[in-house]
Amino acid sequence: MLYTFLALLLPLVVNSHPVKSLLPLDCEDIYQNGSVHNGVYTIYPTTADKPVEVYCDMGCTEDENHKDGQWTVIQRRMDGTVNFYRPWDHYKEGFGNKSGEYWLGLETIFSLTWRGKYELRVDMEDWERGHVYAQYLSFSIDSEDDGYALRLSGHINGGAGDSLSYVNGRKFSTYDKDQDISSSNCADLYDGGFWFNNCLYANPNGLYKGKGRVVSTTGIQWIHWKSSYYSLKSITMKIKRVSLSEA
Ligand SMILES: [Ca+2]
Repeated sequence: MLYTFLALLLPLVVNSHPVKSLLPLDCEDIYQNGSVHNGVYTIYPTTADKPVEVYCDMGCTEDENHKDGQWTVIQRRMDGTVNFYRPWDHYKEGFGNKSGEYWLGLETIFSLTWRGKYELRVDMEDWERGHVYAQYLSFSIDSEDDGYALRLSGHINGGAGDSLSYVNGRKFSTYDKDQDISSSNCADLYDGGFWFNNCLYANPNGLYKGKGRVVSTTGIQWIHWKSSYYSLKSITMKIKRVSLSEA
C-alpha cells in the first residue's frame, strides 16, 4: 500500500513545476501532491512556521460543475453551530470548525490572494433543494492597512445572480470596526462581519435562521436569488488559484 502510494506520488513530485517550497500554498497544491478527497488539510499561506487548517473541496464527479475541483474554502455555513457575530480580531484571524462552519480569516485570505491570482465561487442552497452559485473570475482582498477591501470582477451567473459586486472596492467591517459607507453600522445591523456598502445585497455571515422565510432581514441573505426575508440553508465561499503572482 505504502509503495503504491509512493509510486503514485513520486512522479508527481518529480514532474511538477519548479517551486521554491514543497509546502502547499492552497488546496490546489494539496491536490497536486496526491490528496484528491474532500477534507481538512494543512496549508502554508505565508511561511513554514504558520500552518493553517482549511477545508478543501476537491470536486465531485457527480456534479458537472465541480469537475474542476481543488477549491480552498474560505467561508462555510451549514447548520448554525458557529456564532458569526464576532469582533474584528476574530474575522482577521479566523474562527469556527474547519470540518463544519468557519471563516478562514482575512489575513490568510489576503496572503493567498496576494501570492496568487484567484477566482471565487459562492455555492448556496435553499430549503427547497435548490442549488445555485455565483462565480467571479477574479477575486482578491487588500491588506489590513487598506481595510481588507474587496476586489472582484468577471461575474458568471450560476443562477444566483450578482449580489456581491455592490460591495466591490469596499472595506471589511465588523460591529466593532465600522468601515462601511452607511451612516449606520451595517455589521451591527446585520449581525455579521462582511464587506458592506450602504449596506448589502448579500450577507453570508449573517445569523443562521433555519428553515424558510424569516421576519427580520438579518439572516443569511443573497437578495438577487431570494428576498431579504429568506435565510439560506447553506452557503460556501471558496477560491481557486488561476496562477501564481509574478515575483
Ligand atoms: Ca457606518
